[in-house]
Amino acid sequence: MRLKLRGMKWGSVRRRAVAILLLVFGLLLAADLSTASIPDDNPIPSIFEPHSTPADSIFHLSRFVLAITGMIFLVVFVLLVYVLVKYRARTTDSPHEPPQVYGSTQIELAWTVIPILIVVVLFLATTRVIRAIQDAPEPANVVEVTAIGHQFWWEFRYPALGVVTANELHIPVSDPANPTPTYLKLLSADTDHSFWVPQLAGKTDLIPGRVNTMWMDPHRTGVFLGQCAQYCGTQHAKMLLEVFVDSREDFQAWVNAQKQPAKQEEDVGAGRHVFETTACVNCHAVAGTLATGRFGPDLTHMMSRRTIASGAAENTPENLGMWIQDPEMIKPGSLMPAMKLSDSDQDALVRYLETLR
Ligand code: HEC
Ligand SMILES: [Cu+2]
Repeated sequence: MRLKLRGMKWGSVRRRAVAILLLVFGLLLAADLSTASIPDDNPIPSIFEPHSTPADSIFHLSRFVLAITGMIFLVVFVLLVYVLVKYRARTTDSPHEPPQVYGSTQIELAWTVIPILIVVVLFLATTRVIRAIQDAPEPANVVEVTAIGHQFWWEFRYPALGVVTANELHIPVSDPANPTPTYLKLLSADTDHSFWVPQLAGKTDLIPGRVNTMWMDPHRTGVFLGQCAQYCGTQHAKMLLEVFVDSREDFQAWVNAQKQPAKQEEDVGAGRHVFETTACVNCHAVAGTLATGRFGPDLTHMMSRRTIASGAAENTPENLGMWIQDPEMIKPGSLMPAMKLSDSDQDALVRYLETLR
């Protein structure tokens, strides 16, 4: 069959269609491969590079779903292009409306039954992965963490280890031969949040009045990033999640250091006095002092964290000073009030905070 219209041969149309298809697939492939070439120390939270069993199962499922939906796309696209080209308007066409045909039981059955079958297959595959993750047997050596979502930061409590920290979650690496996964209990102090570290596990919401759970068993050390994935207020976008996967020794050392009460250094007595006599103590806890507030992050070992305010700024003396003077300068909408201290009080206070290692 040779079609020739407006100077374009059917063969060249076909070549163009093939070129466009190749381009689309090339782009999809490049998007997949480009994530594979990111160096290991660059923690881009890509779902294409899982490092934990639940994330790995989800990644395989997503490939399967992508393959099926990609096939549907291909079939529909090819049929569409074929019909558009073959039955396009021609100058030789009769000006009358063509005969109208109605109904074909065979075609209607086909386009009802096939999609139903596809949906059933996708449904079964998804259910299998969800159940495999939720019903995975819990080994003896698990680390238990209670994660509490706050506007706009994360609280992490390790009830069995006696540790409380914020924003930077430390967990041990889990070797498949001798697994030490981390089991998280997810709670919320105010409104809905969502815990999502794409390379380690699926997304789970933190809902007031409800206890959700999830687990992860990272197979290698490193820092994995995530983000609150549920709009929870003005600074939802500045609720960074940083998961530090430590070797077992490093994790144990971290736990031992975090368990210590706060250091009491004599030469920062002035700053400590400011801290203990202002509203700071109503909202912040410093273990071993009279500060027991729980509205804001625990500050006992705040200098062990590399950022403040859930990743909003690096933990430097300048940023700390700015933060105490007016949190709005770093994180507008944050629920910590501007403390309006005198310059000398503020300097003394920052010097005190810097001893909380
Ligand atoms: C009304 C309660 C409240 C008071 C009073 C308050 N804070 Fe805060 N503070 C917060 C909250 C809430 C956050 C978390 C803000 C965020 O990340 O969105 C915070 C965060 C911080 C942080 C960052 C901690 C981290 O690890 O991210 C520091 C440091 C801090 N406050 C110090 C102070 C000091 C010092 C005072 C007293 C001068 C003080 N705060 C008074 C509620 C309070
Ligand atoms: Cu949130």
